[in-house]
Amino acid sequence: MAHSNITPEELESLKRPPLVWVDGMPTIGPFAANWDNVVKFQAREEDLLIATYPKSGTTWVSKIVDLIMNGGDMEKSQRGAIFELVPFLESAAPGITSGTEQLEKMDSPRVIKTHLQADVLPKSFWEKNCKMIYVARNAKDVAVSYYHFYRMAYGHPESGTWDEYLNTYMEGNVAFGSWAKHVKGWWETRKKHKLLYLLYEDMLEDPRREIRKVMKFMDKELPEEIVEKIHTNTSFQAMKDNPMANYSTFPYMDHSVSPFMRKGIRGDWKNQFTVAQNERFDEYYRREMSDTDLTFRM
Ligand code: A3P
Ligand code: EST
Repeated sequence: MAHSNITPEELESLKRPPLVWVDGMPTIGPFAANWDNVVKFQAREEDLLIATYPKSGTTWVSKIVDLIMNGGDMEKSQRGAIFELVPFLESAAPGITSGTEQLEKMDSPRVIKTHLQADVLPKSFWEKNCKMIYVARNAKDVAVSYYHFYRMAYGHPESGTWDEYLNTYMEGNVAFGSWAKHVKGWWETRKKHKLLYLLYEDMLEDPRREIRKVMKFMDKELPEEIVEKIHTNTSFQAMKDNPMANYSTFPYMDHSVSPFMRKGIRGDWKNQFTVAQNERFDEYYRREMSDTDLTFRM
């Protein structure tokens, strides 16, 4: 996200705004003010869309895609922060350039990030038959990661305690709505659209394999040493240390509360969920995921 000259008043007004419901989906308060421009957004045929539920590996796959587009050239990929190279479609707030405005000015081929549910995505993406990559991550690790993100990015409502947050999350009253609805909606989409559905856990298990999958989907052939280079430059530690990838240059986030690049592992939920919370969650999960063949490794 590009930003400019934010005044202290504007900054203050951005803190902890309530969520706003648009098209049946809760979104970040200030994002709602730019909704008309999101709905009528004009996608281009060459656009590549990266869609995710928050905290599912968006930044990771964005950096991989940008590196692939640039033939693995790390210098080129460092030409800007990830939120500038891959604009966030629906983002908007006082004093910053909205995603739609950034994208209108951008030359093709564009890579676009969105957290929108499939049924809320602007029509033009379907009409232009754009390629899309979706990344999903298991519900429990997302809950933990999202809780810490709520705490550090104060454009979200207050998180409340972890126990309170977990309830809110299960109710789907967090920004971008219910995790289950999101992952299932996009899972169905893949049956009728050019969509590569990736899992965060697969990316952790064998990043090179997943990088090759993305390359193939993008019709890019690169030698094995470039795959290796992309892999090295997109490891958790490399991205955590990279100011162009780690959001350290982004305003409105307090990395001392919790860093954007927090842990980057699978199963961290075990350190956060109590036994009782886990039982409650498993019940919620069985209820929500009984009507899909989509499965996750927690
Ligand atoms: P944790 O909070 O569990 O550490 P998003 O980019 O969608 O907001 O997702 C952020 C999550 O992805 C964070 O999870 C972050 O640490 C993790 N992440 C970012 N880059 C990563 C990488 N290169 N490898 C593994 N995990 C990564
Ligand atoms: C939410 C999810 C995400 O993946 C990235 C970002 C970056 C833009 C952020 C937003 C977010 C959280 C809320 C804000 C917003 C910019 C202004 C707002 O305060 C921090």
